[in-house]
Amino acid sequence: MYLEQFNFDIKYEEECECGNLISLEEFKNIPFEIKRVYYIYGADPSVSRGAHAHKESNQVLISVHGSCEILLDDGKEQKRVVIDKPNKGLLQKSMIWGEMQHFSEDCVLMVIADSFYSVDDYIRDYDQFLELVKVDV
Ligand code: T46
Repeated sequence: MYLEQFNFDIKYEEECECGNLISLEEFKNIPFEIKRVYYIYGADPSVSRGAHAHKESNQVLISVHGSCEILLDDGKEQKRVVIDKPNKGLLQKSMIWGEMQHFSEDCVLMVIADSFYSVDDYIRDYDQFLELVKVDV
């Protein structure tokens, strides 16, 4: 399974110790129209979040602080990626199963999505997901 990851430019003024700035813009460094931003923080390291696919939504996951592990699954292959940098984004396309695990205590996972929240966009049953991606198991 091909993983699409982004390295966002860090803007800074040379010899300035005032920190870094990252700007995210639709159709520039985010490959879709931005409709929603949400973020998860305070997740216990032992919890697993997600465990679903989206029928139509695409999203970019960014650990703006701390780290977590993302499992992506296209129904044929699974890949695990640790995201741990505020300037790196991981694309989760529609019809890709995703699970978020091993959150560091300080993790802030920010998600940029191309849709408004809709419960109807979720596939939460893994067997149904496999059926929909038409994989022979
Ligand atoms: C994903 C991972 C990283 C809203 O009201 N609006 C929203 O935009 C979202 C995402 C959730 N909610 C409500 C729905 C539930 O009552 O917040 C509650 C928790 O949502 P959920 O159980 O979907 O949380 P996660 O962490 O399992 O999954 C969420 C996203 O749904 C999912 O797409 O990739 O975060």
